[in-house]
Amino acid sequence: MQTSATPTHCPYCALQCGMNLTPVPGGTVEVSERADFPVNRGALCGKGRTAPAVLSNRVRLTTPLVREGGTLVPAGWDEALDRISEGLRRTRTEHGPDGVGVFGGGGLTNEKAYALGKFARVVLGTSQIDYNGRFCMSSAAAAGTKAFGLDRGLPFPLEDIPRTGCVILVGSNLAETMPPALRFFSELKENGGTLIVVDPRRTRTAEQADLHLAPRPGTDLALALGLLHLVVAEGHVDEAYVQERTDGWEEARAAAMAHWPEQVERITGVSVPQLREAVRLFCAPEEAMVLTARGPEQQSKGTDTVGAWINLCLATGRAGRPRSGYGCLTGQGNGQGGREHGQKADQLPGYRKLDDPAARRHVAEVWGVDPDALPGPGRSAYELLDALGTDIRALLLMGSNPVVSAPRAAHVEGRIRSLDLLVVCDIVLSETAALADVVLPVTQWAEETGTTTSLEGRVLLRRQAITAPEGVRSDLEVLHELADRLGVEKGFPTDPEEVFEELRRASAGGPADYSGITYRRLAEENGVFWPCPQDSPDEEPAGSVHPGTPRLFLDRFATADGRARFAPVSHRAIAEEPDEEYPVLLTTGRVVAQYQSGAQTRRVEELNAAAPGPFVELHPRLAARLGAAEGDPVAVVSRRGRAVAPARITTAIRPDTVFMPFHWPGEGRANTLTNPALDPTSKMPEFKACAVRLEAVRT
Ligand SMILES: Nc1nc2c(c(=O)[nH]1)N[C@H]1C(S)=C(S)[C@@H](COP(=O)(O)OP(=O)(O)OC[C@H]3O[C@@H](n4cnc5c(=O)[nH]c(N)nc54)[C@H](O)[C@@H]3O)O[C@H]1N2
Ligand SMILES: Nc1nc2c(c(=O)[nH]1)N[C@H]1C(S)=C(S)[C@@H](COP(=O)(O)OP(=O)(O)OC[C@H]3O[C@@H](n4cnc5c(=O)[nH]c(N)nc54)[C@H](O)[C@@H]3O)O[C@H]1N2
Ligand code: SF4
Ligand SMILES: [Mo]
Repeated sequence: MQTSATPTHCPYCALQCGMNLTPVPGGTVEVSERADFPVNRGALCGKGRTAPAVLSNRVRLTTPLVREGGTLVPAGWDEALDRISEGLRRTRTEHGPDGVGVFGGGGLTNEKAYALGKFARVVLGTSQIDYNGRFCMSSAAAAGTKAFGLDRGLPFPLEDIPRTGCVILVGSNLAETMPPALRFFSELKENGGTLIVVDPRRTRTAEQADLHLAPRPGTDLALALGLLHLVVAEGHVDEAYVQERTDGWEEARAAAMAHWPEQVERITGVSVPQLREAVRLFCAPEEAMVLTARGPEQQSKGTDTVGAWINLCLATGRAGRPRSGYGCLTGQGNGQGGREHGQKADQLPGYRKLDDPAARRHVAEVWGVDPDALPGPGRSAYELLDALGTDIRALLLMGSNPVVSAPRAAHVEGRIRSLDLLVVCDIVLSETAALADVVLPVTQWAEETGTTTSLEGRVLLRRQAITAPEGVRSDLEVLHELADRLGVEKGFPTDPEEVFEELRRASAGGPADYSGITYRRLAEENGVFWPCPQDSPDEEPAGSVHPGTPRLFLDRFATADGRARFAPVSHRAIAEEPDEEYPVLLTTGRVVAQYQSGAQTRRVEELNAAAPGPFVELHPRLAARLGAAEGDPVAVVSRRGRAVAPARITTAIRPDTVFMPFHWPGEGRANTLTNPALDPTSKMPEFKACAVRLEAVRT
């Protein structure tokens, strides 16, 4: 065991803060400051600081569990693995390869995501694989691909933010979701730049803003169109740029001109003077950025909405230029890499498309299989969960806890319960693992090595710092053992570097090209931005390595002709508008001290003390109508179900809207209420807006 500090990265969000880990007695580690990583320069939020608590045997799984007569009991690894392979074989025989589903996660390392996608297609032969990133940034990914020909969340490093003139931050509460990143925005303001925050709530992030716009949830598309209308009307269009670098302006312009500011005010609740002020701040400086997060993206029109914000950047000449551009703030630890290497329903490694014959040939050759043997694209995450127990009879789940995090969660929970076989690999007994037929305990973060790709598109090496406890195996070992039992003896190595070497070859020549990246380089260079092909660029001396690509699109966009595309979009309503029966809007999101479904952070004492349970944030006016005082239980009822949580009364939220964080199971589970209406392109559910009514709860 190493006793010196190991430089590595946080297990949680996409900022992937650098930290040093030193082993301490009891099998865990101590976190200390790692100042050499430029993104956080040593700063960490409470989740990162307390992450070692989840390494403790007191909260984690250390033995496989199998279901016997209704309860989960400890079992040996061979027994557990045999039971899984027998069950998977039986399902395949009885229901065909698509009878088995696979669900992955954006927290998995690149190596795991790659191996999981390969396992699904090569060992199981199933098309039914998707992952939780579908619920995360998929709308921004779809819009970015349409507009720029390539989706890398941020096409520039975070360090560019303080050097631009104005940032519009749409539906991101990064003061709570990525606290160390707030520094880039403070520096922007110190440098004389301005910050506009768009959020129905006056969040801790919005409090930092020069201008806070608080639209009604689900109306960002109209808001962006209204701003573009004013950009045109006030003569801020960069005609030369539009001419030279874009297509589709006429149509986009016509759509924006049809959205009058007064009409936009009626739809969004943002006043015309505020719209004008936003345009003034955004257009005054030479350079500006628009950054979106889950607020505008988790809507049934998320792709069009992001497209409208990109239009604003394109019309004003603010994309593919230094210190300017559109970016999406990706969420999970490997939210970027997790969407590039093949666990998404329609994808192959290197961000290749599963329905592209050339991509199939390339990857099939690396995998040593017949391209025709690779299945086609499968269902998206919610569609897949909704099909469990119908034509999908068995599910292998790795890196997600949908019982808490999926929309319409009570229904999804029912579908999960109706499976013939549920296999969950996890660190802890999550709410979903508790329903499994077989649970496999896996290694985590500090106990294994692997790569992640941060929200900047920077590939990072997360290093092992301690040995895992007895009885625990890595996800890669699980896939190796299962492949072996299902008759595929080769192609599933357990050494992460070996998997990465294969990923390099599989990604070579694809949009997310990692072929020039090695573990050695990652260790020496503090991360490398993709694309990083094996050959050095023409201007570099022969034999030198490719430096990676911190900034994209400066010369050309990644479309076939190098030009960006405007999105021809118009406003439309949310899938479920409030009515007499359900008169209030519910939106959902996060608090700083809990992470996602809470499976990990709810097991950390310090975080639980800070955020002990769910709540319903509502305006005093709504509270008064309900007769509810601070802390009183309030029932929130939607067409999907009913949730109860204490009232948190604040003027920081619109009076027509309530907010619930989604980190908890049980009575206060926000996703009991949410609407699974899907965006037609990205298949993103409408987590950010549905109709509810409030009821006082008499105790
Ligand atoms: N503490 C913590 N940090 C996290 C996570 C976590 O669970 N906890 N998860 C990580 C992950 S995976 C992700 S995806 C990111 C998410 O990071 P964020 O996107 O910052 O998180 P959210 O709280 O989901 O949503 C942000 C804001 O959107 C606002 N919003 C709601 N509806 C609308 C709307 O219709 N329009 C607009 N413009 N805004 C709206 C909400 O009020 C909220 O303040 O955070 C990452 N970091
Ligand atoms: N209402 C509402 N719902 C939402 C959202 C919202 O804003 N509102 N946001 C959505 C978003 S953006 C996201 S990203 C999802 C996230 O929601 P989930 O997909 O549920 O994400 P996590 O809670 O991170 O679940 C990860 C699980 O995998 C385990 N795990 C962690 N690392 C590993 C590993 O290396 N291997 C294995 N095998 N397991 C591991 C953890 O212990 C945990 O049980 O929630 C979505 N749901
Ligand atoms: S901001 Fe994200 S990466 Fe940084 S310490 Fe917190 S959870 Fe970890
Ligand atoms: Mo996410």
